[in-house]
Amino acid sequence: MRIGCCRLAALAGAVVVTSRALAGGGTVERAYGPGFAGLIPDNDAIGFLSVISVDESFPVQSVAVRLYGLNHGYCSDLTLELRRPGVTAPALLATNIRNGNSADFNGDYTFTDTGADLWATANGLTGLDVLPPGDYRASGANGVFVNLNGVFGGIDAQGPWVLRIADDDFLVSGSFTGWEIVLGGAPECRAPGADLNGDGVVDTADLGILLGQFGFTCD
Ligand SMILES: [Ca+2]
Ligand SMILES: [Ca+2]
Ligand SMILES: [Ca+2]
Repeated sequence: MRIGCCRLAALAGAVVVTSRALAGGGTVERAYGPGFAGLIPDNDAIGFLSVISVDESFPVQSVAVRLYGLNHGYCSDLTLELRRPGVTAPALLATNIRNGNSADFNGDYTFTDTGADLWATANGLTGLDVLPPGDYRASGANGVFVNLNGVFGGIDAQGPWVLRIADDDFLVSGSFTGWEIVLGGAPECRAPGADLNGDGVVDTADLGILLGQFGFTCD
């Protein structure tokens, strides 16, 4: 039995992580996702949009974006950005690396405020060289660092997070296999699914909701 049978999946898809905070307890970093992935449209101004919807409300303390299976033979074709629609402007994760670098993405790449310098790492790499998979700082035009925790710190985690990967040049195209967003500040304690009213307590109020909807079907 399920109420709300027909939630629309926005854009390329939406992944919902349902949980609630119980009263008390500390905070942790938690990964949400994975978001939908696939072929990155080649030479396309819009690119691939993928949504991860976080159904957990807390002030964000830190942000990291994990990209899985990113594969592209010309890394500077790509612009990667993260945003909270309606809350923030897009924050660049990487764009036009070294203004035309031809090295490849091949593996898992995380963008975080504590990673390595992507532009410095790419210096001297070319052709079939691979940018080493790993953790990198987000960066914008000319490799200027983007402070993800500064952009997203303090906003409510709950809602859609959108990754956009755009390839703005022809001939060489690429793909990725998935992504996750890791948010610091998440409540350590997560209530079970029986907390139907999301108040952090499982009690007779939740039972009342269950009984009120008992027997519902979508048919
Ligand atoms: Ca290449
Ligand atoms: Ca391309
Ligand atoms: Ca409850």
